[in-house]
Amino acid sequence: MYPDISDRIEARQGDITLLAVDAIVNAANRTLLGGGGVDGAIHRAAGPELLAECRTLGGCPTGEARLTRGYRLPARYVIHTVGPVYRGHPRDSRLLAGCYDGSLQLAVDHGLHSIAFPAISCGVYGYPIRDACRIAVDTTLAFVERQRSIEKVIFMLFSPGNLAVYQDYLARRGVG
Ligand code: AR6
Repeated sequence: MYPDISDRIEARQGDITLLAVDAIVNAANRTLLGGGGVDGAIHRAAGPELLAECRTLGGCPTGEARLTRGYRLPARYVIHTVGPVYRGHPRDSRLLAGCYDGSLQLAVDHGLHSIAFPAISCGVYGYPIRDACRIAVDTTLAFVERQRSIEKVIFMLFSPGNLAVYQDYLARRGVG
């Protein structure tokens, strides 16, 4: 169904701040002024210039994304997106899909070819990993299928358990 898709999408385990891709995605909050989890790790690794640029953005609504430079990160850019706090409502999945679509669209708009995502909303925001994985993979597959300029998408999972969930679902979708 997707001829070269296995070369363009992969799941890995590790720390997203170490990836030398065009953009890493940050699971931020609406202030864009930092926090814990992957957000804290990205700000620590990028240095204070990242927070200074974030202050100029005036926040970001849930389900949307904003781009900054990567500063001291190996990644050139950071795409900050705000996932929903999980409430078990249909709106949650639309907002989470918006994070993936919006981040990928920003990458295309800025001529970027490689992007890495954490498991947005799957930490303190409480989204169940299996549901979130389906949304992440389905949204990304649909996007890269129609937008050939995205050459590489990495799903960077922090835990072996979350990696296994992604690997299983990617295999079910015929990837990998
Ligand atoms: N690399 C990859 N994944 C990571 C890393 C890392 N270095 N660190 C954590 N994760 P979370 P959320 C995983 O809580 O649920 C912040 O305070 C983590 O194990 O970072 O969207 C923001 O400011 C989990 O699977 O993000 C917001 O207030 C996933 O990243 C709020 O948390 C996301 O967990 C956002 O909550």
